[in-house]
Amino acid sequence: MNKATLQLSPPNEPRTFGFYLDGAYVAAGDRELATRNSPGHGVPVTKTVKCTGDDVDAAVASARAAFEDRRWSGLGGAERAAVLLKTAEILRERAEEVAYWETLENGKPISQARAEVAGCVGMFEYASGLARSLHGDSFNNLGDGMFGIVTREPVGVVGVITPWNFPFLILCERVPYILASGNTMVAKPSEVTSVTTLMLAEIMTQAGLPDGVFNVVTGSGRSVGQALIDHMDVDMLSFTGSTAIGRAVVEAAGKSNFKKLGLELGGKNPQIVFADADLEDAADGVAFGIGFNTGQCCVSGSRLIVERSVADRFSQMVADKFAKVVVGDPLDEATQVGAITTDTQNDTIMGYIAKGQDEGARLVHGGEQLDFGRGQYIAPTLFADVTRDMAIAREEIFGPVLAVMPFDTVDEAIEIANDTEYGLAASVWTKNIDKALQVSRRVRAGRFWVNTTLSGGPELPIGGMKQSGWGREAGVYGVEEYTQVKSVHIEIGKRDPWIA
Ligand code: TXE
Repeated sequence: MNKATLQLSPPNEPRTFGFYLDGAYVAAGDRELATRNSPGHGVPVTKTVKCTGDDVDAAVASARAAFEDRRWSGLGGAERAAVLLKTAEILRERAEEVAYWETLENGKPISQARAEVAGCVGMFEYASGLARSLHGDSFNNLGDGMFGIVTREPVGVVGVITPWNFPFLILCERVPYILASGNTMVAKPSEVTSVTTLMLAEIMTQAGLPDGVFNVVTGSGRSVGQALIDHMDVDMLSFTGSTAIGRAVVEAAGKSNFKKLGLELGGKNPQIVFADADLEDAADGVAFGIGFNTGQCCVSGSRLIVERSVADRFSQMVADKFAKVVVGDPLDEATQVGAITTDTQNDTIMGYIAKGQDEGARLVHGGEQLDFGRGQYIAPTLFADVTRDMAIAREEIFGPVLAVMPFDTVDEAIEIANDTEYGLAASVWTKNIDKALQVSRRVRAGRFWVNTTLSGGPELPIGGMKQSGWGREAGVYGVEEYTQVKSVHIEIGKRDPWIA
């Protein structure tokens, strides 16, 4: 499908997908199917399989067999790199198709989905280099009788559980890095946004990935996800989602085989704006930081911490930006903010907006559901007079709702920023280098932006401090997470005997 011929409307009939095992689709057979309605249009667009516990076992067994016979880990880095590069090439060719289905299931604007797929191509290209450059260490300082080497090995079978907010991007921030070092995988996408994960499996088979290296099981978190986190034969699990389920993942690992974990969880990320910032630039950045992906990002900048002397003026500047943001049909090229991904999430966000008003915050902009005749949409919303104890200042809303809190000193700004159980991301807006550095050093967050927000790419790692998670994804750090080190001691010449 190319851009010119793309029919930018939902399909007439929902498309049915099997799940992916051993390099091929498996049809539903007598398993149940889940139907997904497009959140932007309210019509059915896809049907996916509700996999069973046996299907999870089969997928793990397939990944295990592929790992043990070394069909992937036994290849040289150059050969693995070739498959990752070919994946990037095919993904570039099929980008429009992937973006279309991503938009249909998730509700994000098509222009944004296209940009995300382009970013994913970059992830595969970058990780291909890591497949060739990944290496260990050596110790040549152990005396004439001993040589020490440290090797990096793949962890084994890796499970990946992803959420619905960035179904394809979050997947591609993990998969190429996991595969670069020779692991094999089972992915479990969110039950509401599964099909682009299946498409990636198809693309990788096309690119020459050996069968069984990448398997996909679809279905609910409660059954399929739980079976994966409980599984005794999964060596490592990367989970991205809510902090509550993250806790369940840690418990399951403790109760099963102590599988190694990577966790990327919730956030309540501060945007700190000083009076000396380029306020026009900052207002645009702050509006983007909470409006992008309808605020359904783990790294959305949902708390605006702004110097008191400019607080009212700056809040109004952000509200003016909100008024100009184009909210609407995700398949419309001009749309900047699309639909809310699930009914439940829509209710959650509207619930927080009501709670903010009940708790005494002042609604400056938005706060209402937008009616386009179909789908579910919420206007970008700004609350002033927010205090630190209010739910809208403390809890992850996961929607386009910004809570404004003023500060007087640098110390106070840092204290408010750190007054959260989370530590995923933070931004500071100032033209003063001292303030920028002080704040970036002292705010506890895994990602930090100065005079920008939500930037990223394959080079820099992603992940959180505090209750936002464990470990890092992407970059060199990301690939290393999916390896384990082995130390090897090599005797040179004859050993000193133990028994005389
Ligand atoms: O997340 P879940 P949900 C937050 C956000 C949102 C809330 C609920 O606040 O409102 O979570 O979203 C799988 N064992 N975030 O319900 O349940 C599930 O199928 C194993 C923030 O969608 O955490 C899906 O694939 N897996 C977050 C994935 O976990 C289980 C992104 C995430 O679902 C499971 C998403 C179980 N018992 C939601 N239960 C962020 N900050 O990025 C569910 N899953």
